[in-house]
Amino acid sequence: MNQWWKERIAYQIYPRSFQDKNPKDGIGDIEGIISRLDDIKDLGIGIIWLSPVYKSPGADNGYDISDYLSIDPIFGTMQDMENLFREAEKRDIKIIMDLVINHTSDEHEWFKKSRDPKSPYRDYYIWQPPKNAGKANGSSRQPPNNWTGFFMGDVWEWDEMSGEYYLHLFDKKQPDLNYKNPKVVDEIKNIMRFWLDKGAAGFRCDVINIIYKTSLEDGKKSPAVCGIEHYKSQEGNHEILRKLRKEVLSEYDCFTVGETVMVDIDEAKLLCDESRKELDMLFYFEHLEIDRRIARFIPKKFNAKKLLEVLTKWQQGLEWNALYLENHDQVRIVSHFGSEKKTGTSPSKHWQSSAKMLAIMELTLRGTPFIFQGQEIGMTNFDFKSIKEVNDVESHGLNRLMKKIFIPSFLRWKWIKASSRDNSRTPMQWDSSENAGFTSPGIKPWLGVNSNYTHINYAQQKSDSTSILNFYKKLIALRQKSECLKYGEFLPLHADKKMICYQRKLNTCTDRGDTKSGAETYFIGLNFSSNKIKLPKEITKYFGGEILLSSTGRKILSTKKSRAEILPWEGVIVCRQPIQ
Ligand code: ISL
Ligand code: CA
Repeated sequence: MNQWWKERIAYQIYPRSFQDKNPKDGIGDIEGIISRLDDIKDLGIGIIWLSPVYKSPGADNGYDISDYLSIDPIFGTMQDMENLFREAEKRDIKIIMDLVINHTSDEHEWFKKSRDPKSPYRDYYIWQPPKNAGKANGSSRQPPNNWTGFFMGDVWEWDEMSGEYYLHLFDKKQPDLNYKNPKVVDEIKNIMRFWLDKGAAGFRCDVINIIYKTSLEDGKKSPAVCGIEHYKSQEGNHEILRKLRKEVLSEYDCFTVGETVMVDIDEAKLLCDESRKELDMLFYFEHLEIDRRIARFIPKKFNAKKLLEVLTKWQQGLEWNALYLENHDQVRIVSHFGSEKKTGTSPSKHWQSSAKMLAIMELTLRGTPFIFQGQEIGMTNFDFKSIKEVNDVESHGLNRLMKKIFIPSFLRWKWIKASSRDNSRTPMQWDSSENAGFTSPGIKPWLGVNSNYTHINYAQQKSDSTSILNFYKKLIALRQKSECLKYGEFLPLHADKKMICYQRKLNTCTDRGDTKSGAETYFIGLNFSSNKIKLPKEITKYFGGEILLSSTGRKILSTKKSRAEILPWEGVIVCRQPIQ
């Protein structure tokens, strides 16, 4: 079958922050998405990953689903969704849905029924008596094990009605499903079929490597997510993925991209090795965590050498990668790896070049690129003043935990600012009108609009040929024309603390098995600093001369004393044989 997902560029929409249209209530909706499809197409997008629009009480912004087969009224109706599929198809855009199946909402019918110990739904979830159950010594109740959760809190919630605890690796409003129960797998198969029949072209599978809990024994002591060794990338998990592929997905022209928590390369190989028929590709986190401690919570010094090392490992280790620098759980990439230091409300002088340099990085790697809404215009982290403006359930969990261990408030705020998922969730900045064109003036958006919207917005960039947006368009068009940028192998060339250089090369026999000759080779250099950097002599020969694309706009890379220089925050692409 034609693996079209390797040929297209994907765009992630976080519906509540994308475009508010109907009803105008400060929350983005499906009609809003439809109204922007032409802009998405214009960028060169061929796949949309739609974050959840299903019915949900919204404890985790839709990642807590109470009905998988209906649309939440805040986003619209099933008819709107069908329209979206139709309108996207007209523009040759495929839509993949978010499949959140590790847990449901506690307001899902299954869970409500499951609270009755005699219900046939009891085994849909993971219920356990207290650890010290039956001890008549008056000691207080103890949770079944010592695990800790992803949102920095407990994973066991006592349910008075049940007389037992239930497991929730995320919020207590997100009880984990029990994948040892085959009925649960059958339910998931039905949900998948429902959406594939409606027109979905596949799924982004939420936390898909932690769904199967092999045992509920105590975990090894660990500063974060204690207990993970009992449920991460387990054999039972692999079996379920193979079953879903064999019994559902293989009947459709579709693909899956798994979000895989704390995955390492060996686990990833098993999860997306083509012959094992589990996932088509996966999102890993390691590249975004090179300058973070404890997952992504505490900042540490950036080192480009480490970045190239991580990229090389994944680029060469997997047959195909899902490429991304931002999503709704991560901070904005220009604020993270780029240059965003603000002077007043206007962005720094290197904001634009660094955002373009990062675009070069994402779009010159091997894999399917996923661009997160707003990334294409260089949106930055939020500028909120206090935790009161933050909505993210994870940030509040982190704040509570830090308070408990007496971390002073200035430090708590510093770390929350550096990690909060709300950084990327602020409303899309469409234009310079009040509320950035996300919603009408006078309506309060569900989350604050970044005050830099007068400088950073889509409308302004659309009409400016030198904008980040137009740079993304150019890069996408370049990639779409080039077999080498899509399928060529990745070869690291050089790195120091602030710069990386690599090569993309198409061998005579591509990994798709067809023969190519005389194809082009690309050399890419990326500077992650405000200083000019000289390239070492050995690689200058690849870079000197005509530049195909530079984030600073220059066309020639001169070589003084046989050393080429990369400018501050510059990304350059040099092509040795021009594309025909
Ligand atoms: O990014 C993370 C760890 O570094 C976590 O914040 C994140 O929760 C984890 O990656 C899983 O994310 C997914 O599942 C969560 C949901 O809150 C996230 O939005 C989703 O992407 C639970 O469904
Ligand atoms: Ca709305």
